[in-house]
Amino acid sequence: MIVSSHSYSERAHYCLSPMAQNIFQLMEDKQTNLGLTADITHADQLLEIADLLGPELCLLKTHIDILEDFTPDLPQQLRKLALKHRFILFEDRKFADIGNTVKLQYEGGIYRIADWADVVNAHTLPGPGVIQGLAEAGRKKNRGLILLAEMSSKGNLMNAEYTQQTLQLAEQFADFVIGFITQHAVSTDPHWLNFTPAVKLDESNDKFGQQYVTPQTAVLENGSDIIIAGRGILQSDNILSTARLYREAGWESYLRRCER
Ligand code: 5BU
Repeated sequence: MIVSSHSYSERAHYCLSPMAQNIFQLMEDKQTNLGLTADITHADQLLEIADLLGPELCLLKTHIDILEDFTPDLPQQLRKLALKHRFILFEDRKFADIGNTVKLQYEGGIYRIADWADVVNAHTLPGPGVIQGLAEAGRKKNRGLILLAEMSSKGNLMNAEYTQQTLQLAEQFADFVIGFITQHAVSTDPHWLNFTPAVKLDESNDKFGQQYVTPQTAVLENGSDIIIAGRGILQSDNILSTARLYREAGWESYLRRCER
């Protein structure tokens, strides 16, 4: 796959989705392509880290359902921080059901995800209905959807054909789908955003088959646009200085890619 050497702001012009445009522009303005996966189980700690690392990030990824002490006001506090530091809120919900169900899960329940998450993601296994259901709730709020095209876990069942079929589904909903969760750029089309989780400065794995890549490999070799790091930052002694290292590595790699 030939990786796009266009700048993020150039790529913003190709987007049908206002959310995708916004993310490309935000990255260029703030000079960061670093996302943090805040897999944190307590609200006060989540808010503290979001406030501390917010200036380094283009995106904060949450798993809202792992919080031990979720309260309905928490999402609004996260939104305040997202506004203060200018980052995107991505709820990593991985919807994977029929359209009617995912719409209920997206809009309702105790989390009311559509009210606060700028972007969410979905598996394409159920077919187009999962996208249609989410789009019905998300379009009117100008939200964006990311489709899972590749996973980082060892032995996952997403083969090359699945990834290509996911791209084809995305193309049918290009005003709402903004890109992919993927380990490699899925298309040469410049408007798709490639989000890559499982990024770590050292490429160790965990005991459950998580497979990490470095920021350099992700951006320069694999065509990632947004690197998403978690334990690599959160388990370090100084999370702010470590986040800055990730930010620099991601941004340098992007600048080098633009020079190609
Ligand atoms: P880590 O601490 O950097 O390993 O966290 C990885 C995060 O990314 C975690 O929230 C996962 O749910 C998420 N993830 C992933 O690791 N791999 C994938 O393929 C997808 C999501 Br999709």
